[in-house]
Amino acid sequence: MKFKDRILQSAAVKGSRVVLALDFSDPYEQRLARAERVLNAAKGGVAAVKVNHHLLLPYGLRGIGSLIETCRREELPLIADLKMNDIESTNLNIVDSLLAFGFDAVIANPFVGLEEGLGKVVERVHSGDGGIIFLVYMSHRGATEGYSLRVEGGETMYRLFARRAKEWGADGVVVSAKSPDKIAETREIVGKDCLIFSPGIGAQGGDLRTDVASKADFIIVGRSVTEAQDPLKVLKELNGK
Ligand code: 3DU
Repeated sequence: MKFKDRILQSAAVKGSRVVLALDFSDPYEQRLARAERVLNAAKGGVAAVKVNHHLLLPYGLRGIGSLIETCRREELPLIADLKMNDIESTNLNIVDSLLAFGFDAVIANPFVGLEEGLGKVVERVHSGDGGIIFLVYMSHRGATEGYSLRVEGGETMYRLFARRAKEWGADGVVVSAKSPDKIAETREIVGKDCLIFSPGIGAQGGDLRTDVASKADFIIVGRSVTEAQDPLKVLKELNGK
């Protein structure tokens, strides 16, 4: 089953639209055990899992094998948040490693372009059941300094990135939960088939009570869940239960 169908199925089965970001800044030797504890406590309430440099740098793909195994066992799609942004040969090498070690999807930066950038990468992940998600608008303050720049013709970078997602066949896009207007704009451009993943809720100040809830398909949440005494309770709230 293709990545998009798998994550939608997982969301339906779990009754959740939370992608759990397993980001930890504990001493290196303690991070994996903590991630496993949090995942075990939270797995019933999440639709998918996202891993970032916090784990991938100190442990590598081999080192997080047990975590990958848990995700597979629980049928939780696993996303590598590498914000990939390199030349084609390196990008292909990255996705081949990710897929070989059991990841389901990767986050990429469409800034790098199609030709000798992401074109063949989209083909490669889609030749199997993998997925690719494009950054469209990020949640930090400086996002305006890049994603809001106007390109030739006056269009903003984030609108261009949304169009690229649609035209290049991305499975999803990342748009900040702190910019509901940009989620709505992105939806108009990408349509219903391209999933919108929205980070920035909680620790970064984004508020679920805005209309983000109805506009994004998934919310990406890290610290609000990973630092909670009772992760499942927080997940229930995030899922409106
Ligand atoms: O702020 P949180 O702890 O809920 O974590 C959010 C995660 O989503 C974290 O891994 C961060 O790197 C990622 N992310 C953003 O926060 C903003 C983006 O635009 C893209 C990814």
